[in-house]
Amino acid sequence: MKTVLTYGTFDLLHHGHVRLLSRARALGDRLVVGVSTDAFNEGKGKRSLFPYEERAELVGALRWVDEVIPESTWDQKRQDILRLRADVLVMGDDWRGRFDDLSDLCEVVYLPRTPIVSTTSLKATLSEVSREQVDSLKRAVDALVQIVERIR
Ligand code: C2G
Repeated sequence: MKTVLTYGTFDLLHHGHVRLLSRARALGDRLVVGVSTDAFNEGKGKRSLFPYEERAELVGALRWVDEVIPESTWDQKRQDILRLRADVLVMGDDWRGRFDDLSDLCEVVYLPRTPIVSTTSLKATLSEVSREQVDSLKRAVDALVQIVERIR
């Protein structure tokens, strides 16, 4: 039984995350995913839109994922690898080199990130859409006010 381990925030779950998880699972027989807790995210300078419980629920619902554990510290990986008897640690290549110190315990693999999509860009798009909607609503209200003024 070859166990693969990976970690992430997985906020606004998107196809970049899913492709990472499916490729990670393909490297073994079991995939365990450490989902960053909200407190750990604060430490990463990230405020996720969805709380840990919901992010963990979504990740756990994916068919490639066999188990979800909380990621609450940077240095829990070494203990997790030993406890889970992980054979491979997988991360996207934006982390290339960052976890090579764990290669005494298991294989460390960095997979190419999926281009373009990111939680950050999704959040920006969502906020732009809402700003556009607010602006068009404002224009509609202004037009209505002018009509009311005229017929008074
Ligand atoms: N990812 C990807 N392609 C994207 C976006 C993300 O392959 N377009 C990968 C990342 O490289 C990472 C995983 O998906 O391996 C999860 O990404 P994030 O949720 O952004 O997690 P991150 O903030 O990188 O946290 O201890 C490690 C950290 O918890 C990783």
